[in-house]
Parts: sequence; structure tokens; C-alpha cells
Amino acid sequence: MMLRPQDTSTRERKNLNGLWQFVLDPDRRGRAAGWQSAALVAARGMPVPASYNDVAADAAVRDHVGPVWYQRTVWVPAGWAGRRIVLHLESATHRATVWVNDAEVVSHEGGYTPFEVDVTDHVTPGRQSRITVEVDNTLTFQTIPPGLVEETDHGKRQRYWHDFFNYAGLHRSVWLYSTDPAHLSDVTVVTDLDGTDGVIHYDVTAEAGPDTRVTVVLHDAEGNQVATGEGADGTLTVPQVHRWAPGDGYLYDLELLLWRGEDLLDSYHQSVGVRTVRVDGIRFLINDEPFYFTGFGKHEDVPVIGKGHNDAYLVHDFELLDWIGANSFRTSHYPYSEDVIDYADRHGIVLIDETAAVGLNMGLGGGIFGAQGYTTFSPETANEVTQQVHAQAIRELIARDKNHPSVVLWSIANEPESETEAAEHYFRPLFDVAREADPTRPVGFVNVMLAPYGTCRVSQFADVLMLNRYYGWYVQTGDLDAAEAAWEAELRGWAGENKPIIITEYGADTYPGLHSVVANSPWTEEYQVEYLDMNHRVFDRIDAVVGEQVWNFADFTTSSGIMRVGGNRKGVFTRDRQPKAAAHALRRRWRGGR
Ligand code: GCB
Repeated sequence: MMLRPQDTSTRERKNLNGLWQFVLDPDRRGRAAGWQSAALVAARGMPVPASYNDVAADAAVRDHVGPVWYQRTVWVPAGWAGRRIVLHLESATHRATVWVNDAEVVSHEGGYTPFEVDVTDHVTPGRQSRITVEVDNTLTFQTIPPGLVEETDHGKRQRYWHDFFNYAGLHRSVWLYSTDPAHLSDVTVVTDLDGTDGVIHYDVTAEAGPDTRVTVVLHDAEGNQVATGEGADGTLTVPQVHRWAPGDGYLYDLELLLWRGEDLLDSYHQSVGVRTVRVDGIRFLINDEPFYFTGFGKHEDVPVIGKGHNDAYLVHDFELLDWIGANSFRTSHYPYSEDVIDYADRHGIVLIDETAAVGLNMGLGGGIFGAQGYTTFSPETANEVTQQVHAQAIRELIARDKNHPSVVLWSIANEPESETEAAEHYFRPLFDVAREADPTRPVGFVNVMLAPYGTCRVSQFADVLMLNRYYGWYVQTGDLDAAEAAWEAELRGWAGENKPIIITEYGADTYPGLHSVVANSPWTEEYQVEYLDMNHRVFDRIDAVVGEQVWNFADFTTSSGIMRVGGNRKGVFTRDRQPKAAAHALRRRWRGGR
């Protein structure tokens, strides 16, 4: 239960972004030595938000395995005397422990969801406080995503089964904020349509005494009051509602007010997009209209900053989505910054929202990744503890993003092992976890080519089939005729399941500037276009296909290996967002004459 920090008439935030002091702790000495209790020794400046890996020009930083320490001081505003003061971190990848002055205040597991702690008793308004965060990037069989640290003669080496670089650090904003001791603590909104009326169910929680009460006020985007409500939960009706719809990110503002008598104790603004999502046979319905996803799997990945959130890239990427005619993307392969989700709400971009459960598949070796020879699900590898951590990751994702109209589908994992009995046992309860946390949205997971039609034992639990396929790239390489036949044959199998199918990945590595006049020449810009055309011919022949998301929006950084040339090159844009030929081809398909 958490509300994202916000400035309102009763709330005040202080942003703690900027340069922090930073040291590596490869030998895990910091805790025993009490590094939180003094200024970090021999520290360098490190920007927040950013991954630390590429900021220093130093392999020891880039390839570091284990804890790092961030530290800064903050003046706690004098005006916050008597208020409740909270420290909020939007993410710390992959786990963190936080101290305020000498006191340990909170720890959090999972690199892509927020956490916060009441620090009122540990700070003094009008004085400075020291904030220290130990951030650990280690991945094990009991983390999401999983990994493995190998002790080699040359030091520790982090191995993992996912195809993107293990960037780490404080990737998103850090806040200190204040509220009244009696405060709002959460809100859930669920919307519906009744003819031309919009229906908004709301449920507010507060940490406040029995002598308090909640009211709500709904404004439209022009600021007109359209409905009010009394009590912590209820239903509002909006006549002639302006729906949230793909391409039309219309948002109402639901103001939550917490009162004691006539005194306003707390207020919070929750934006609300009124829309419905439903699966009906092979159709994916938004506002009861069939929706066809166009777009990409993306990454949070940019030069220097790594996985740090950056507003310039946020806006630019959405401009490029608009330019190319994409109406959606998947937050592959982890929950993205809340700034991204908010922006999608406002711009009518549809999201498939994914947990960080990527690489739960030790069969995915093939020379791409550096750790072969393990069994995915076993007492020693991904086990019941992993499953619990995974369940928690699902809960935290849904708790964070439940109120976003842009999010229409939960993806609880990317390309896990799914063809075994062990996988079936592992995943069955996780679908229940997702449905319990959110009964309103469809739930799925992303199926891998290693579990083709007829072999997958997990897709039976999914409302929507999400498939990643690389016919013409990893198989039938450079033979698009053979690829087309094989792909269509498999897809026709899935189409018999009577569920909507979204192709969540299809793509070909493409080295920008490499060309050929001869067809079927992998790595060239021409081949990427031919490859996409082939896929589109197949999709257009199969009614159950309700979406196409190309892998990937842009080139991105991976661990090193002989299958990757300066990272994964399946971007339709380069890492610095220049279009490859395929960008223009996709634009013609997705925008048509527009
Ligand atoms: C996949 C993965 C994605 C990889 C991609 C590739 O199936 O989901 O993370 O980057 O293939 O390019 O191999």
C-alpha cells in the first residue's frame, strides 16, 4: 500500500536526485565497517537517477558484482516539524538497505518497484540528515530475475539467462516527503461503462483515526467538477463520459480528501481513465471494441545513463512511437519507471506490463548467455523461495500500476521454461496471485520458441497468448520462404486455442549501414524489412492474431558474447534513436496513408 509522492495542498516533496557520493564494495566490507555512520571514504560523484555501470570509464565499475554504497545529506525542511516524514525510493536495482543517519530504516528486494519508509523518528526538521543506501546487483536462483555468481580464479562473475546488460543502481527518483500524521495511504479505482455513462468505483484507504472521513471530487480534464462522493469507497457516475481510448489519453482527476471535522488533513490527486478491457474469444476488447496492438518490446536502455530514467528519452521515444504509428508497447522485461506509465496514460499508448521474471529458463543457452548446464526448476535452482519472490514481484507490480488505464494486460514472466511439469506447478499459483491482486485485467505470460505449439503447459492458464518467435532469424536463418511456412504452421496451431494471440517478439539483428541488393542477407537493413514483411504476411492470414510488437524498439546493451555485436541489434532504431530502413517500412504499415 503506497501512494506515489506528490505535491498537493497538504503534501510536500523534496527531490533527492543529483550527485550522490558512491563507492564499490566488492568484498562486502561496508556493513561490518559501519560505512553508513560517516562520510564514504574515497567516494566519487554518481548521478541519480542512473545506472552506475557506464558512468565511470572503468571496467571495475561496469562489471562490478555485489554491493555499492550511495550517500548524500539532505536538509529536512524546518517547516516539516510535527509532520510525518517519509523517504521514498522509486527503485533500487536489485535490492537495497537504507540508513538515515546511523539508523537502518528499510530493506527492499526487487529492482524495479518502489518502496518507502516513515523516517519521522530519525530526522530533525531544520537539520541535516545523512542518507546511505547499499544497493546490491547480485542475482541468484532466488532473485527475480534469476542469475548465478561464479567464483572464478579471476574474481566473481555474474551469469544470467536474460539478454540485456545487468545495469544497476538508483535508476529512478528518490524523494523525501511530508504529510499530516493522519494520511491517505492507498486508492484503487476500477472503471466501467454503462451506455454513454462512465462508472468509477473507488476505494480509498487511510491511516487516520476513526474521527476522520474521506470525500472525493472528480474533475474532467478541463477542470469542471463532474461528480462527488462521500466515504472511503463508492461509485461515481459520469454522464456522457469521455472515454480513455487508444490514441486518446483522456484523464479525469479524482481528488481524495481526508478530513477531521472541517480540517483538511490530506489530499491526493489520482488520475482516472475510464475504459474497459475484456477478452472475448479471439478478440481483445478495449471499450468493447476489438483492439489490434502495434508497437514494440522496449527496454529502459540509453547511452551513459543505462537504465536510469531520463525525461528527454521518455518524450523522444513517445514522439518516435507516434511517428511510426505504434499504439502500444510491452514493458519488457521489468516494470518501467512510473513516469513512463503516466506518460502512456496521457498519450493513449497501450501497455503490456511485465514483471522482471525474465530468464527463468536455463535451456536458453545457445551460446548467447554464459551459463549452461543447469535445470531451471529444482530445489537447488528456481525453487519455492524463488516462487515466493516472484509472487511478491507480481503483487508489487500490480499494486503500483493497478490504476493506470494504459495498462491492459499483465505479463507475469518472459520466456520461462514452460514445457515441463515443474513449470506447470511453478506457474499455476502465480496466475492466481495476479488474478487475486487484479480481477479486472487479463493475465498472461510470454511463451518462448523452445515451447512451441502443442508442448507448452503454462499457456492453459493465460487469458491471452503472447508469443516470441524468430523464424527467419534463429531458425531458417536467411531462408524466409522456409521460415514463412514453418511459422504459419505453428501459428495455425495456436489459433485453434480460441484465445487472442499477440506476437510479442519477432525481429532480426540488423547492423545499421549494412546493405545488400540480394534478398535473404541477414544483418542487412534490407533483410530486416523482408523479415518483417514475411511476418506480417503470416499475421494477416490469421484472425486470432490481435497484435504485433517488433523486437526491439531500439538497439540495446547486452552482456558480451559472440552472438551480440555491440549489444542486441534488433532495434528498428539504433541505440541513439536513428531509424533503420525498417522504421520507414513499419511506418508505412502502421500509419498507412496517415
Ligand atoms: C527473446 C528475449 C529477448 C531477447 C530476444 C533476442 O526471445 O525475450 O529478451 O533479446 O529474444 O533478440 O534474442
